[in-house]
Amino acid sequence: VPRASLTFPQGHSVKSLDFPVGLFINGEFVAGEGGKTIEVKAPSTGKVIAHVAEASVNDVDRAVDAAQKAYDTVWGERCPGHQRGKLLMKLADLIEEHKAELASVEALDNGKPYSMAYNGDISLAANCLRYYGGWADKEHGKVVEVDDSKLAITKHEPIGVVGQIIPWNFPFLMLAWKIGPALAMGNTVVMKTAETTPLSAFYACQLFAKVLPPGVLNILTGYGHVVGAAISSHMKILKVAFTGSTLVGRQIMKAAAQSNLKPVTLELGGKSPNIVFDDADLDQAASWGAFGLFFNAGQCCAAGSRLFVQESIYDRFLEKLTARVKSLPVGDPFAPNSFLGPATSEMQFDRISAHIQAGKDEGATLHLGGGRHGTQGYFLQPTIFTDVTPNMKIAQEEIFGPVLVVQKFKDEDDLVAKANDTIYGLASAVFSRDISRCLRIANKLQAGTVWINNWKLLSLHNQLETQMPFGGYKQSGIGRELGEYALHNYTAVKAIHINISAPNP
Ligand code: TXE
Repeated sequence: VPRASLTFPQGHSVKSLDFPVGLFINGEFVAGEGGKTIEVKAPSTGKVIAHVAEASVNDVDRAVDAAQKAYDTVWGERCPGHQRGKLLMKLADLIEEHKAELASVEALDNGKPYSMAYNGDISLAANCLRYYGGWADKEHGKVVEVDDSKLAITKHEPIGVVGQIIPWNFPFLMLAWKIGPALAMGNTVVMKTAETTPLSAFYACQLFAKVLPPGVLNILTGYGHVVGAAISSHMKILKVAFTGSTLVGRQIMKAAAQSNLKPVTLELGGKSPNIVFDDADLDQAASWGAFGLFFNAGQCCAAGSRLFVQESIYDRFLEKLTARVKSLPVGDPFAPNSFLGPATSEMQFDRISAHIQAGKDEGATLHLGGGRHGTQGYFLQPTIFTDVTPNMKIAQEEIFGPVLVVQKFKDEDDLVAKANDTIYGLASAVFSRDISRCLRIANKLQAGTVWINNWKLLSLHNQLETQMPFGGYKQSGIGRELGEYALHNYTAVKAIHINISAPNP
């Protein structure tokens, strides 16, 4: 079984870590079929830091068999909700105890600043598991009034073995969002991490092994077209949940439809509008304008990537925003002040760079940045385009990098038409001191989330809350994660009709 041996920069609180990076099947680390491995790079240097086991289609079958056995014997309705809840809370505690290690692995593997991984990703992942631990014995059915010949009840049962496929932008947090509700509701899981960022999940498998019965949670890494495709088309996987690109979301839905019609939850791309009216607190709006897009180096599905500024304040606001963005430090994830790390992979660096080129070619004005930052790794300068028109590629396509496009609007009607002119509908933000106006706009935006007069805080807080649902309108996805809403993705409702009428011969 391969192992990762990571060393961290001098002065960092965690010096080195050594842990298995085999496939986690039935509570054990095992090698992938044929001993194949995948190379993992640190995006801040471009250097190889580990070789992790690569799963095959047969490995997916092994994981599904383990998950099925665990479901039939130790989990699902064989393990009462309060017990499942207790185990999830124990996991949350263990994650908190290993926060520094997990955040260090995440910062090295994904490139995000250590402080953000520590205060954001890993803390929120623990919160998420604790929150769903609390739900494990509280999501029940109903007694439904029909007529007096019947007692009619509903039961909310687990679905069985579920498949989950996660991306690389918030590797550990996405794992928690997915396994929290699934395990709480009594399902067993076969998960595939992104091939570029599998390390935090593997580190955590050591913790999962201490708490969860073997087979309840199985974690594989491997390529999307092999392992991801095998999960989404598997006949024994009864539900699939995915976070990633809209392109792959479509393939997953097709594979689900063509195999066993498993229900699908999709959390896909976005091109979210961030709207600033002339009566807004401009400092607050500028702070959020910078944070909402450049946080996580722009690699957020909910990033406020299209900024709409009312004409009358355009120049004044652009000046404030530019100053804010210029003040964001780019650099080493382990340097204490870094705000933007690198793009997470060379492929993403190239995709973002191609979008910047397209912006220039289409005639937008490159107002700030536009190039590589530094000489090693996949860092990009914070970039702002102005004079952008709605039909440009940079105004329509998800860039998923530190590239903000700014447009002007006249009034509410003009704004709503422009803001909704996209195939996506994930999130949005509105700034105005007129709360009626904010709510009027919120009602008209085709978006799963609307932030009104948001402030930037240190962590992800104020952006997403574990208790609030998150998901997309239009091509941003299907279904909702987080909150009580996520539970419905992982339960099957059974209606039981009990005849209580006197025998009628
Ligand atoms: O995504 P993919 P990529 C968007 C963002 C980004 C673009 C491309 O715009 O620039 O997608 O990123 C697995 N069957 N988002 O290419 O390919 C893959 O192995 C099943 C938004 O990295 O969608 C990985 O685990 N699975 C997003 C996961 O899908 C497949 C986060 C995501 O990779 C598969 C990431 C297949 N055929 C990218 N092919 C968000 N919503 O936050 C790949 N995968």
